Amino acid sequence: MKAAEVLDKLKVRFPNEPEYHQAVAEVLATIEDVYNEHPEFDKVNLIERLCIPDRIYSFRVTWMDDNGNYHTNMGYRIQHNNAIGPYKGGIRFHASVNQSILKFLAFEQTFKNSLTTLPMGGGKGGSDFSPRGKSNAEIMRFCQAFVEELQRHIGPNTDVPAGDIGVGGREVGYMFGKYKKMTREHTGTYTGKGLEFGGSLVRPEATGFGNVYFLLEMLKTRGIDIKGKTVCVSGSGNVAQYTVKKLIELGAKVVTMSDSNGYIYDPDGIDADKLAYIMELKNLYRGRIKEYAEEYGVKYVEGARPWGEKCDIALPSATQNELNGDDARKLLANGCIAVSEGANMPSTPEAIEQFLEAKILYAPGKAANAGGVSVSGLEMAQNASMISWTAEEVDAKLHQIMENIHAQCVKYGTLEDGTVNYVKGANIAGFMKVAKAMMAQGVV
Ligand code: NDP
Ligand code: 2IT
Repeated sequence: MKAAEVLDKLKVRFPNEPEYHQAVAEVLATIEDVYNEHPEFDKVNLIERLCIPDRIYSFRVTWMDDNGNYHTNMGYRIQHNNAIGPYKGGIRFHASVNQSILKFLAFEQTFKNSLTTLPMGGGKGGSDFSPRGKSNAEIMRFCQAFVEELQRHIGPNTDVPAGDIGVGGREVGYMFGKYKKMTREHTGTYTGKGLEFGGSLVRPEATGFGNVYFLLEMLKTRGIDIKGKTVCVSGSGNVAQYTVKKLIELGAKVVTMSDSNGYIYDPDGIDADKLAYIMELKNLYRGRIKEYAEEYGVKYVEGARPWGEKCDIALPSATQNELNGDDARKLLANGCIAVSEGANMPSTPEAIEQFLEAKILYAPGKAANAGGVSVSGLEMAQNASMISWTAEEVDAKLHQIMENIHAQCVKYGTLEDGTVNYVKGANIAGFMKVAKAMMAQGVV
């Protein structure tokens, strides 16, 4: 296969899906050589089956607001690939959700899940419903209406959804409740469930903690200590919050967090008490990050991202394409030595090029943020065997998985000069496992 030709064909067949094209382009460019060393792959045109989702469900979701008005949103579930296990991946509720965004996420998820060492295929779902400003009752009615349609496509051994942007413990709880009622079964079909009804300890923390564990592995390769390092984090949701929690524990200084309106800069560092304030603000009152600046008298920059602030380490943890070429140049000029992605595809292709050229430690999301789905896999394992592990057990397994993912990146991504291209490593390692599983199962 020629990566450029495969991509051009996909662009013609699936126009107006820029995020999907972007995610596929990155993977194809890095796996091309390895793919071509296996003529048996091309003989069955494996690449086409790997890039195009197995199936896409789309459906109408109609729900009633608190004033009795009816609204209709679109709902989707993309089942990308189940060669190595049941489809697995989160649900995103955000006004921007469309097929392109969910196709990129489901595609990436397939490689990410392959890296986790657990038997999970890739999928993603969501809706263009915006949770912003909605009451609890409205969120519940929307979740119920969404699941009324989704439930026929999912199951504990078929497809297991979880959270993502706009979907946390509250939303998973409402969706699971409706799913359970409709199917008359209490199964492990959702992960990220409440601890009282089958959820796993450490799942809320897993993505953020996992990203920091991955970062530690990268820093170790260059003998760098995280203690005392200045860190810029973006986002202030699930991933960002637990990233900051772990960083504080390890003695790093986090100076920024953000939301879609702007970012705060706290030169003294966000400490445990300040983080507790943010968690209450975001998870309970659903307020804006700007309020932090008012509370603690620090700088707030409206409509901007934090990448212009000086830091040693940057951990983008909000959304796709939130760090562009100019941002990357600013980070590098300010002496940034490591970027590890908590979000999915936060760096644009131009930014990635800058990081790779500068040979800083740069980890793509599909490796660095795999801790979330890994603990989802551990939740499935606990549900299937009707037991619960302790937080220490789950955290130890998470740690081990992140170390393993790092080792896979090193194995497949080490360059001649001894440095590691983590993009190449993650893509090749993720790809090879899925490809071998697909080959063994014939052309289906
Ligand atoms: P949350 O909804 O909890 O938080 C999202 C954060 O990102 C919020 O601060 C939000 O700000 C900000 N944000 C969302 N969209 C935009 C946007 N278009 N522009 C600027 N800021 C934005 O989501 P998560 O923390 O769960 O997810 C964050 C990222 O991590 C996503 O890329 C997700 O796919 C990825 N991820 C999540 C995992 C998980 O387990 N939850 C696992 C692996 C990856 P605001 O409140 O203003 O919208
Ligand atoms: O992008 C992701 O890996 C997630 N949102 C978590 C998916 C999951 O199934 O836990």
